[in-house]
Amino acid sequence: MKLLEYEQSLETPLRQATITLLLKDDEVLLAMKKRGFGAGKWNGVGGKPNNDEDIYSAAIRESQEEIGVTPLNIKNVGILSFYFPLVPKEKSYDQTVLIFTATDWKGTPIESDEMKPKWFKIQDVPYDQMWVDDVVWMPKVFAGALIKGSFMFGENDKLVEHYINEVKSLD
Ligand code: 6U4
Repeated sequence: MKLLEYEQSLETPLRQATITLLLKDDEVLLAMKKRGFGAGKWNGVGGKPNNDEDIYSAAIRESQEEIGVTPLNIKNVGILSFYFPLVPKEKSYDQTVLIFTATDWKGTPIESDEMKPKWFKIQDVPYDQMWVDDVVWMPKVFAGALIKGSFMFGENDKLVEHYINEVKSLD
């Protein structure tokens, strides 16, 4: 099925999740996901909001839980939807992920049961060990853009179709 057709066929809003990227000079903090969805991949820290939790609070809590850091100035820089049409509806991983950056935080990144953090130079980000969509959108975030987009995955989490737009505002 085509991405736009799939997107238009969705009846309920997707579940939300967060990704937060800590930025320092020409470096980004990524973390190796040790278990659960996306295990074995480098990514920003994040996860799903708890009941009634707003998405900003969820981003801050996930960062505290996963790497022991409290971001102080998170900024929403992207809204990305990820679709897995081959996964049966009852198990669906379809989700809308809000991307945040932070340049100021409290604490020093430490490893948890869930994630192992590491600083990378922006030019050395290991895209070959990350979700395949990351190489499409993350450089835009590093360049300071606000982005909106959708990505559709097929067999073995291969990217089959996507679109991404740089926007003036995310409202
Ligand atoms: P639990 O709490 O165990 O159910 P878990 O399976 O560990 O959750 P979850 O849902 O908390 O994972 O977080 C999924 C994380 O993966 C979020 O930070 C969003 C991120 N994510 C999902 N799809 C992604 C994709 N295509 N590209 C990407 N990050 C993605 O870069």
